[in-house]
Amino acid sequence: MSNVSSVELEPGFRGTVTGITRAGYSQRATVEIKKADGRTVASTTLVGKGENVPMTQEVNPALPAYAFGPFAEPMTVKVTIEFATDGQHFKRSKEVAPVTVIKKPDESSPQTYVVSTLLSEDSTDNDFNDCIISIFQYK
Ligand SMILES: [Ca+2]
Repeated sequence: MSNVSSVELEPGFRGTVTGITRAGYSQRATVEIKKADGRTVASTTLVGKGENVPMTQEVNPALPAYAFGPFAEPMTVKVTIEFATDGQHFKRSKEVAPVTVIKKPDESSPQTYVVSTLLSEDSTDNDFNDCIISIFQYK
């Protein structure tokens, strides 16, 4: 379990950050794109609530995904997941460090696809499905 959930973005890759909720409490995921020196150069917040509901960007509920890249230098995506039982006062959720699956180029498909899944828990049943964030990148 980790309180710092980060995924590396290789130069030239582009992709999306999306999330779903499976929770009665409000969920909030702060997504920060950071340079190697630690500075945040872009960010957004995904919000959502309910069973099997796609999260949307807080600044525009019509946007279910945050799109990024490609970048000229290595970047890191940091995700911070929080929940609010009353919809207003957010607290940190428990997070499982992201698990990443990489599909490398092969003869039938020259692209590299990378999918990182971040699970979190807002209560005591420890099913770690209350807010699920997916970071998809490809080149
Ligand atoms: Ca739970």
